[in-house]
Amino acid sequence: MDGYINILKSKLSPDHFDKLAALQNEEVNRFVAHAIELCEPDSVWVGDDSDEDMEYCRQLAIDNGEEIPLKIKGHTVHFDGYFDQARKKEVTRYLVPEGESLDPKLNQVSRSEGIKEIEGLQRGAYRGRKMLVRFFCLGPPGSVYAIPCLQITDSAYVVHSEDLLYRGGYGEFRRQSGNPGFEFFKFRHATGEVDERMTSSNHDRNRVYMDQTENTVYSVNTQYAGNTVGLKKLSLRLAIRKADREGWLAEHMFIMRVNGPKGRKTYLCGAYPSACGKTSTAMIPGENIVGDDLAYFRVINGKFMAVNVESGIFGIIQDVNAKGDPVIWDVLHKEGEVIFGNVLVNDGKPYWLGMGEDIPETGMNHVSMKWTRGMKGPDGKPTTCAHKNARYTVRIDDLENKDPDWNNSGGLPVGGIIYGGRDSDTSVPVRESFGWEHGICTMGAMLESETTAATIGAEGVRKWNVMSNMDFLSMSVSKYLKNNLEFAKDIDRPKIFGTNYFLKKDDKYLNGMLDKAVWVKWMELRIHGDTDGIETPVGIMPVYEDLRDLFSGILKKDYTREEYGEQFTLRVPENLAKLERMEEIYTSKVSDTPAILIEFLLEQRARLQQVREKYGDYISPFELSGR
Ligand code: SPV
Ligand code: MN
Repeated sequence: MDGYINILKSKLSPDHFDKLAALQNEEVNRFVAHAIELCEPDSVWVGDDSDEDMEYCRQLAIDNGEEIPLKIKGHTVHFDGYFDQARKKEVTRYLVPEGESLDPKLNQVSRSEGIKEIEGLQRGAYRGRKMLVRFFCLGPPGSVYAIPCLQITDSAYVVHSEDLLYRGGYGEFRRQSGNPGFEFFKFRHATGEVDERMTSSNHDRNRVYMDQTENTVYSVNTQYAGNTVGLKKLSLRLAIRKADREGWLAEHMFIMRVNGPKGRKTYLCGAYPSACGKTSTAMIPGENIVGDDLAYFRVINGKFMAVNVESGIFGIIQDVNAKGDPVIWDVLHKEGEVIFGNVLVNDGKPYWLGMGEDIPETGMNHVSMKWTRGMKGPDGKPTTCAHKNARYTVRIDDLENKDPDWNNSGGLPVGGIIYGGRDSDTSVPVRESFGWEHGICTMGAMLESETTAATIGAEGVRKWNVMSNMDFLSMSVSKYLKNNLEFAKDIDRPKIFGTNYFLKKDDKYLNGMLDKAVWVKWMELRIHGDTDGIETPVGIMPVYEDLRDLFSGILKKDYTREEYGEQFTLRVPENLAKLERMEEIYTSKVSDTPAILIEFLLEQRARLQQVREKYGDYISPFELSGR
């Protein structure tokens, strides 16, 4: 203990030492002291939850050259290296004690080897730099959901992002860290060597290593927030296991409020793989956002409750435009704290793909400080003005459409859960499951999304992504599904829906971008038993008249019987093909599949075969409803 104290005293000024000492937590002291010994910073700075400390970090990101101020007050741009534009699965590994396995399918290395490797990569990494020590909280501090977190990094951009995206946690450590059994997550990130643009040069030595035994994640040679901001995806992997130990759920979901008739407020959560409409659903005009990425579920006083783990949004900026996303557009154009990531900057103004404005031929971006159209990247590939995964970081509080209760420490009652995929030819735009288990098994566990032109590799390839949480499952798929199936089984559980905004005919989308505004209102009505549906082999579909009325009320649009008939046609061959893909996965790739999933699969197949005999391959919803 004395050893740690001496190390801390050697690098911390007395007031910063006092901030740590006030926490009276040996593990905190040990973690900070070890980072000092290993990474050898010039100095150490400890922050609390004060505005002053947040401002210090914001300014430091600029002084370090990690962020560059833009014309609008409070706006900055941050660049990640050309090869550091997204999470990298290949180098993201779980550290497991010798002889153990979290699941054979997961990318894992022996704990001792992994620690040796990461320590080798982080040794001396803070030389000439300032080590930042900050405290944040996943979920509202003081609540049953709260997970206090300790972040160590040499990147002011990382902690600045965390100030926008998470609630402060120093107060939570002060309250709790002296208590026996106090558990917290810890993250140690090191930027590593940087190039002249302040981006990590050794991208080939990028590693993200998760030590579940110590609730700790280490990352190095990367700046991209998905790899460095500890409380985002690094924490999700730890939280899924903590939730497993404690009997709750950690999900990759948005939370939104849908406004029903007579002022009724209904909360929906949604899991969508990338590019399936997640943020745009959470942002539907006329409804209210609570959060767009991470939700924790708990049963509280016999109710199914969800909390937004975050306090901000790290959103994809591509295709954000004045018409489609007026709320975000407004925040991105007025004074206030915004970090733009990997956009094009010309004359202090940010530009991105699909913004609906003319893009200059030149500027600074993730490729070069002097990018020009037609320029090739260091890998010889053509470049675009902004990266397709370019992002904006803002606070929920700065959004005009936030739900005033978004920060409720007790959480919000969940009425429905949506699993949203992308497929051009199989699922109808919206349907309801027959119940919780049917929804988990046939919608969540069978979630797929087609790759788009924007993703690497062939277009139109279906990727299986269980509850959109696949990248973060720190346990077997079966264990995770069982936890979902069992959760809250003694209470009334939310209704489960499946959506697909991307049905096509003759290569054209059958639905408009805003149609999802109708689907969520329909779900809201169903949740409260306010309308009937049509029972089909794959779930309950809307009746025409309800959608006609909703389209005309919300979108002022005539919704014809033909449009409905086409969109809600039950496509039997494609649905059977999907079940075949899933059968293959769940009988040969996943071990220990819950028996109930196979039962639902076989039953669904039998129902589909039965209606096919009667009506053929493509069945109009009018036929199914007998109207
Ligand atoms: C996602 O990819 O799901 C994100 C962004 O929310 S990242 O921080 O990279 O995870
Ligand atoms: Mn996400």
